[in-house]
Amino acid sequence: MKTAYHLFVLSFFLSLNLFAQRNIQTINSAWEFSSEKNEKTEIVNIPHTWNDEDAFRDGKEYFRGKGIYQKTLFVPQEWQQQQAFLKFEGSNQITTVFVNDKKIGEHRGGYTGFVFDISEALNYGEANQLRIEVDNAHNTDIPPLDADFNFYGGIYRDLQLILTNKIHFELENEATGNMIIKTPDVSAENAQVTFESQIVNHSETTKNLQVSVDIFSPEKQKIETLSKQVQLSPAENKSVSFSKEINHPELWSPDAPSLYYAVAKISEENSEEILDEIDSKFGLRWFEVSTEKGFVLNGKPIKLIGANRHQDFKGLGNALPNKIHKSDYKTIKEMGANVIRTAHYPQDPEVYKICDELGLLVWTEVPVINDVTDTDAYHDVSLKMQREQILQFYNHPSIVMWGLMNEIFIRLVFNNQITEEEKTAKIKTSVELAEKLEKETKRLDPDRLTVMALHENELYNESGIADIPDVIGWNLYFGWYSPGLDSFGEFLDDQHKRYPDRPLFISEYGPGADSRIQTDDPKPWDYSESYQLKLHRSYLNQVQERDFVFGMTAWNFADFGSSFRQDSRPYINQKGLVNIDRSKKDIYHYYQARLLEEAFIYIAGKNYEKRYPKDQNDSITITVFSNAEEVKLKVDDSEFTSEVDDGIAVFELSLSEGKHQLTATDGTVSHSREIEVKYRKNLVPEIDQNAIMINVGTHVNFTDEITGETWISDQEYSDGSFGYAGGEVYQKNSSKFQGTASDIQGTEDDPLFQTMREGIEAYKFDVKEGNYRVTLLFAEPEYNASEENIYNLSEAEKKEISGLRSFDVKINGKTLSRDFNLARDFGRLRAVEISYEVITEDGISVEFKENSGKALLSGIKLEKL
Ligand code: GCB
Repeated sequence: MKTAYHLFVLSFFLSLNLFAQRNIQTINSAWEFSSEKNEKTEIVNIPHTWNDEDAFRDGKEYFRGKGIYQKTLFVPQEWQQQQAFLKFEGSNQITTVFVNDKKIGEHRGGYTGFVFDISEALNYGEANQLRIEVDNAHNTDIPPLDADFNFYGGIYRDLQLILTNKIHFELENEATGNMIIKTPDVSAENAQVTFESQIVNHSETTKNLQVSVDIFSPEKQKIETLSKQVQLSPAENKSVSFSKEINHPELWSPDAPSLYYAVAKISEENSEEILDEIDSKFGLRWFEVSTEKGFVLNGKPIKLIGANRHQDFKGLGNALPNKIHKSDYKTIKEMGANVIRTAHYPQDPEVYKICDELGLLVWTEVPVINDVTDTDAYHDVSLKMQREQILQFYNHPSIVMWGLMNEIFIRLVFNNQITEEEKTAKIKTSVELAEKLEKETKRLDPDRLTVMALHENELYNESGIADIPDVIGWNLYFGWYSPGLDSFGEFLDDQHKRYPDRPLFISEYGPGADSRIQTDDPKPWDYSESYQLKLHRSYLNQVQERDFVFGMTAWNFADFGSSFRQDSRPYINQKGLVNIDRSKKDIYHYYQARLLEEAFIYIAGKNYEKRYPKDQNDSITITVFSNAEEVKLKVDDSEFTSEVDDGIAVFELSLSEGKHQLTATDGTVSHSREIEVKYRKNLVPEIDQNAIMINVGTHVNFTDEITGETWISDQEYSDGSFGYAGGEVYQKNSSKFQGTASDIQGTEDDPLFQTMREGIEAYKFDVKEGNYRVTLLFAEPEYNASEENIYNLSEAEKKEISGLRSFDVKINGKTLSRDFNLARDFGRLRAVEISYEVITEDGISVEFKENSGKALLSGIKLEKL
């Protein structure tokens, strides 16, 4: 009996509440997907992109066009009493929704959320067809027009189905169902808070409603309930707002990210039944920025140091589960950062939540990048993106800066086809758009800062665009795209002298770095981790020395996909502090040493465990990152001490051959690593045990990630040893990169083939008599005359091209390859490997005899058979 009674009460309760409160559920699973490129249907789950593979395989040719998602949805009869919505958190970039073939609506822009009311189009008690078309084709009316990242297409963030009562908080506006919580005036004593919401009546009768807000402290204690009576006629939409003063607020900051909580409800007057409910966290803090004090949060100056972050990941494109969004920001926080820039666009809603919770200040911007189209359509969609971003993320205390645009003149200044009139018109439309964005941002949110990121060019000052936002971010690449690390500080000082009231932020900086490339002698564009360290160290110091620079965000937290890039890993921008799979580069730990308060120690060189000094008198460098004043390094049984300078203790050690245990400590924490030392002078005498591999044409070591083999830096031949004779390091004319920064086909080891020695005469090894295998590595960097081409050429052209670079390869005087012609036989940028078996009585000399053009060599391996 008792049980039956319980059941009755429960089912009564359920039916009472059936149409109350929201039902929010994802509809991510099992969509039928096809595209203009591939009509064959496959079943996919959202988050989804169709460019997770081709953007990393086909480069610029990755598919940009239309993809179609379809699903049958059974809609129960009861839903007729409710309103049904589809809520997208982000879909790139034009999304059109159809229900039972009826077009519901279209959304433009790939980085903000949007909602469609599908109630009218549904057939109740039946199966319904949902079709969502998403198009990521280039569109001159939608930003970004062009940028250094991939525009992966698809519904790449969660998709929700939301059922509400006929009376509900509005969802379809740009805020997508958010109440807006404003904190215009906060001090240590008092905080003014307002709660603004929109309510709507889809029923057929006028309703007398009660709207309330419950406010909870960070400890989850209810502080107060505010409420109001509101009459709402059919189809009416009203805004309802409340104000509250909170005394002695618990302030939000990176060190103590305290979050208050509010729940807003609608009920009918004199009824307990809740018709709709929404909730949001919020935080109380105030801040200001000036050139004298820098950034001041809750009355205390804080230097903002952190990183930018793009939203893609190895193998996933931009279709990331929330878990990765969260763990990325945790990793950034664990680095000691207190600020992030969401690269160039609004990110997943999870991102702002986690930044609130972890205590990371945020600069978030709209993707108006590199160029502007002078049309109303382009301007309007840019403004709409800004409205969506602001209203969707308004309540996050972590957000302190709304970005308006990034490097908007970069295409213009590098375009030499453009006429003066066109240039003037471009500048005009860009400045106008910046003014509109500034005005709209301030209209919606006068309490936060506006910011714009600029590249190193005077046009931003001359055009007046740099005067529009509250603060300026400079993207500066001295020591990389432009020469000289110290030019960075000089540039900043000059700007400050000319614009003394303008607070400056360094929104981007950093060189490319590849974990496979190591050296003790770093140089710009060698992609070594040690050059990355050198540049970041210098920039950190130069920013720390200048109060008018209120912060900096490294470019980028992680390596990311960029389809036109041809660096040492093709199609990837390698400026990350971590790799695209989030494995950490040394530099990540360097930031920990510079930024963390708790004791920290780390021996650099996770990917530099094999060391090759010349001999016992040649030292190797061991770098330890620490925030102590002094560290000790135990090497096997000996101990060394070094002072720490800028977070770095350097030990120059001459070590015996073999494995060594290193342990660094500051007395509280310690870190250990094993390294292995091999003298170059012994490589030839000991060739019986180990092959010799040389990364010809460069000063860096390269480690193959699959085989684990290290190809050591090149050296000139000397008696009794090994090395090259003649030639020079190949350098492509216009490139800063040593070698050719191009995707080499047929290998994953691009850097090995990209660097080379040109005009080389010989490579010699003073080995003893015996049987050997010599493997030569080549890639033709310039000329393409592969077979399919060559047949279409005239005889004269054929002769010219095929004759460009032809050489014979001789080993110990015997010609083994005659008229070796990379362009003719393999084409441009293809990895070519040839192994020769050789018997020698004394030494091996590989000679290159040029017939025409210059001989070249990318790598050489010698094995004893
Ligand atoms: C920039 C851009 C950014 C690029 C970066 C680079 O200035 O704002 O989108 O990825 O430079 O690595 O060149």
